[in-house]
Amino acid sequence: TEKFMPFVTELDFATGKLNPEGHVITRNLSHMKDMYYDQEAVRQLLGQNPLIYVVYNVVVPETAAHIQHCVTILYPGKVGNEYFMTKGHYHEVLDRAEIYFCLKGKGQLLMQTQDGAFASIDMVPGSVAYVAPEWAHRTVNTGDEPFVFFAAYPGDAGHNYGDIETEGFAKLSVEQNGEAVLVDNPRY
Ligand code: S6P
Ligand code: ZN
Repeated sequence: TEKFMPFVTELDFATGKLNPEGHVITRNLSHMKDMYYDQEAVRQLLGQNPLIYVVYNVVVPETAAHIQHCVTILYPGKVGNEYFMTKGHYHEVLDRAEIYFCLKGKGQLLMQTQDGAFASIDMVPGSVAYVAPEWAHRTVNTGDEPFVFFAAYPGDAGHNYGDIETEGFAKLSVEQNGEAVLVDNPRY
């Protein structure tokens, strides 16, 4: 069999973009409108349909031998008083862990398990967070500049969005008096 050759991707610290860009995923509000709590605020913002995040994925085979890696640029903003966030997911192979390394901006990493545990980690440049096996994960931009983080995870992990799309996360990250606070999700 052919050897898989080593290669390098350049990450621009100023923007978070990768070169080459790899596989690019963009998420606007319309891609995740049901995930925000304040549906009236969603309706008001949908005309403008803001870009919420972009993911640059280095393309490698999706097998256990490989390590997927990517950069997420999560823009600042709110829907009502809920901060812009990623969809969030479990890995399709549930026990596949992940590492998040914050490069720029600030945010929260929300995590939960199927048996009801919840955890959150504040991320600032230099924070290296370990998403342990079996924890769903979502990021939230609690700052006023793009929140940029690098992620690496096993090649065969896959993504399971279904559970989160129907249930959401146990907590919402909202602004109260200028502060980011976690409140119980009334729909959970
Ligand atoms: C992949 C990793 C991240 C997210 C990205 C977007 O396992 O956790 O690259 O895919 O931050 O989030 P989401 O929940 O829309 O995939
Ligand atoms: Zn993941």
